[in-house]
Amino acid sequence: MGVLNVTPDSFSDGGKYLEVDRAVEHALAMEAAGADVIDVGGESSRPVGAVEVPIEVELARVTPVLERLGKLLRTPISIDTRRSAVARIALESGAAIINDMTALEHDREMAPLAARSKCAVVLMHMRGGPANHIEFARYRDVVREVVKHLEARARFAVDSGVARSRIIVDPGLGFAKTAQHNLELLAALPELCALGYPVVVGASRKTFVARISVGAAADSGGRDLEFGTAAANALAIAAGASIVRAHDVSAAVAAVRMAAAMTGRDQRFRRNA
Ligand code: PMM
Repeated sequence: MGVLNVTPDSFSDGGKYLEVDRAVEHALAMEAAGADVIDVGGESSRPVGAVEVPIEVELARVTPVLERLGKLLRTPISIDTRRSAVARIALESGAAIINDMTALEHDREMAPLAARSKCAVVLMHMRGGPANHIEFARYRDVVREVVKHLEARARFAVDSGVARSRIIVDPGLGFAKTAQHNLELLAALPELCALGYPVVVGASRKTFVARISVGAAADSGGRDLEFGTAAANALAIAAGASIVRAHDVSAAVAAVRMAAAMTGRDQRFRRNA
C-alpha cells in the first residue's frame, strides 16, 4: 500500500505532494514500482502537534487528486480518512477501500457508508485523536487490548452490514503507542492474524523505526531509515501480515517479495513447487 499524503504537515513526506500534478505523478510512480493499493490522505496524523484539519480543507486537498487518480490508476485507491463526507467523495471517484484510523468510531455515518458501498475497510487501532493520541499510550497488556479492540470493531462493522470478507485490521503502530508497545505488537502479529482478517502494518518511517534503526528522529533518517523500514516490513510479512503501508514502494516491494519467498507464502518458491 503506497502512501500518498496530500498534506502540508505530514510526518515524513508532508508538503511534497500538495500540488495536484505532483501528487498524481507520485501515485503513478508508486503504481509502476509495484504498489497494489494507493492510500490517499488529506489529514495529517503527525504524532506531536498535529492540528485538526477542517473538513473543507481535507476535501479541498483530496478531491482533485482523487478525481484524477480515479481515471488514471489501475491500482485500487484507498482513502485515509475518519470522515464519511471525505470517504463518500473518494468512493464516488472510484476508491475501493476506506482506511479509517478510528475504526469507524469517529463518524457514525462511516459504517453505513461502508456497508452500502460494499467497499473494503481498514480498521486501525488508535486511542484519542490524531492530535493527542500519544497521551493515551498506557496499557496493562498492549497486545491483548489491541486485539480485543479490533475484534470488537470488526464485530461492529459486521453488525453494521460490512461483509467479513471486506474487513482488514491494523494494529496502528505509533498511534497511542510507545516504541516498546510497537515492538510487542509486531512480535505478536500472529495473534492479530488469528482473528481471521488480513492485517495491514504501517511501520514506514515511523519514529520508533528511526530511533531503533538509525538512533535519530524520523525526519533525519534518510536511507538508513528506509532500511529499518524494510526490515520491519519483511518481518511483518513473515509474521503473517498481508499488507504493508509504505512510503518507498520499491523498497517495500523488495522486502515483501523476499519475506513471502522465504516463508513459503509465495508458491513459486515453494520446495517441489
Ligand atoms: N499511519 C499513518 C497514517 N495512516 N493508516 C493505517 N491504516 N495505518 C497506519 O499505520 C497509518 C495510517 C501515519 O503515517 P504517515 O503520516 O507517515 O502517512
